[in-house]
Amino acid sequence: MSIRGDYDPNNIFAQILRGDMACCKVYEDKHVLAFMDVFPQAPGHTLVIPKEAGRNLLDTSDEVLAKAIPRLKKIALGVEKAFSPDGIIITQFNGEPAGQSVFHLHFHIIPRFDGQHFDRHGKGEPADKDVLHAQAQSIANAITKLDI
Ligand code: DGP
Repeated sequence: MSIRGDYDPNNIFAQILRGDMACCKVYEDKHVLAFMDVFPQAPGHTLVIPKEAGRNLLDTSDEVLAKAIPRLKKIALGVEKAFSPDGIIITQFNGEPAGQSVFHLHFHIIPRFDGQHFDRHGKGEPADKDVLHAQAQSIANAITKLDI
């Protein structure tokens, strides 16, 4: 599969955006949606997606990115406040050989703790929905308390 290509309106994240598929929502506004990754590489693994349709970073307009990146930072600050990690990975993959498996642009926010086990990308186990809901709620609460 090429790094370029048509946007598939039935990809999982498009279905989540339409409300056709459930997610554990963390944050939503006019420009982005954030929700828990169901195959987390570590507890608190959150995904941020622009609402605008686009396969990846390379075919997304500067205007969409200019809205998405400050929101990505805000949600990462919420993850930091909720989880108090030692570090946070923010990552994003473009094209299947690069590790992308869902072809709607998304950013991963992954809390990291010194010495804590960390699953490789794409190797996370499905998480318990109740745990994800509780994590989403605690990140959402943290975001509302940010001084920004
Ligand atoms: P990537 O491999 O970078 O395209 O990341 C896709 C991520 O999406 C991956 O970490 C697993 C996650 N994922 C796959 N299916 C679903 C789903 O139905 N719901 C949620 N919340 N996450 C999903």
